[in-house]
Amino acid sequence: MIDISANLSGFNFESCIMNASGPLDTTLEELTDIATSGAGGIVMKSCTLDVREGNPEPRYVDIEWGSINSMGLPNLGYKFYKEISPKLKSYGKPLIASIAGANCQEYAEIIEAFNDSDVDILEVNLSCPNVIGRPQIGYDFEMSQDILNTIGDISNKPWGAKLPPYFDFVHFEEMASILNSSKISFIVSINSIGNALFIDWKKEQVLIKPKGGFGGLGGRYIKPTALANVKKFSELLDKRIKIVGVGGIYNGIDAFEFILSGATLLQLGTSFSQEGPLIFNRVSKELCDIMKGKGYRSLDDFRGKLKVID
Ligand code: RRO
Repeated sequence: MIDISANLSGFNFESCIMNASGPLDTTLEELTDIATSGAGGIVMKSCTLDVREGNPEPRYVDIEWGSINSMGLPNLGYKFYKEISPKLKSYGKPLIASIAGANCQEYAEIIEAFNDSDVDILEVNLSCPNVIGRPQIGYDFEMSQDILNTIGDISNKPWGAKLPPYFDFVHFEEMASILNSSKISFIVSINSIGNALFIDWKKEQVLIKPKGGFGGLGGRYIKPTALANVKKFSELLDKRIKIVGVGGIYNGIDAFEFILSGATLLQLGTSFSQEGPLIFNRVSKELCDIMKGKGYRSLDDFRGKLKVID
């Protein structure tokens, strides 16, 4: 029997594969579809203090190797996600709320509200690339540190941070040092690569409307960057801090590579949006088949064991 279960902050995920915050996880109907799928856990859309309509359309486009989006945080407000938490919990899977604030105080207010909820785990989004006029918090190390300290003081739930991709070893080291000195339990790495640009050359026009066409890049394009972030953070973070890998996971081979690079759990964003809830069982089965072929019985048998060339 092949075991692809994983544990995060004391919660057992029957499959290490679940949805990423973002696509198809805003309404109760969408979240129920995830709850009744093969996903190992349920992650909700990043929520804010107030309901947000998000950016003008077109704001999401599928492209050959992935997607570009500038949704702009459309969500039903944190009170809605708190309210539906008992219903979603009744499906018996770990339930993760994703939180987005404009500043420390907003994060604090939402996190305090979730202390008294059926949500199991909090994912603090420090990396939305698409709110007009607002920088990605994860690229501002001082602000990131302030927010992590505040959450550490307030949250009575296990929590982690969803990070933007980093590209320079100095930045990895700086962020890792901030994370190691906080009370964080996990990171989610990576969010979309911010401010990409796609062009319809026939129309001589950008593909999406917000921000002059600039938006977050997802899917196959970003897998090498995501793997690099998972691997580098797995080298730099204290072992108590787990890594949730996300970015371009479409099949069992992708999933295998992320675990090999050090991930504990995996999330599917663009691929889930393109294929729908059946993807969770498909990728789980493909991962099991690869493990069977290699004689591995659990994820611990190969997690983090990526070889380098001497
Ligand atoms: O809603 C979005 O535009 C969005 C968010 Br909050 C995020 O974290 N990442 C992304 O690619 N889009």
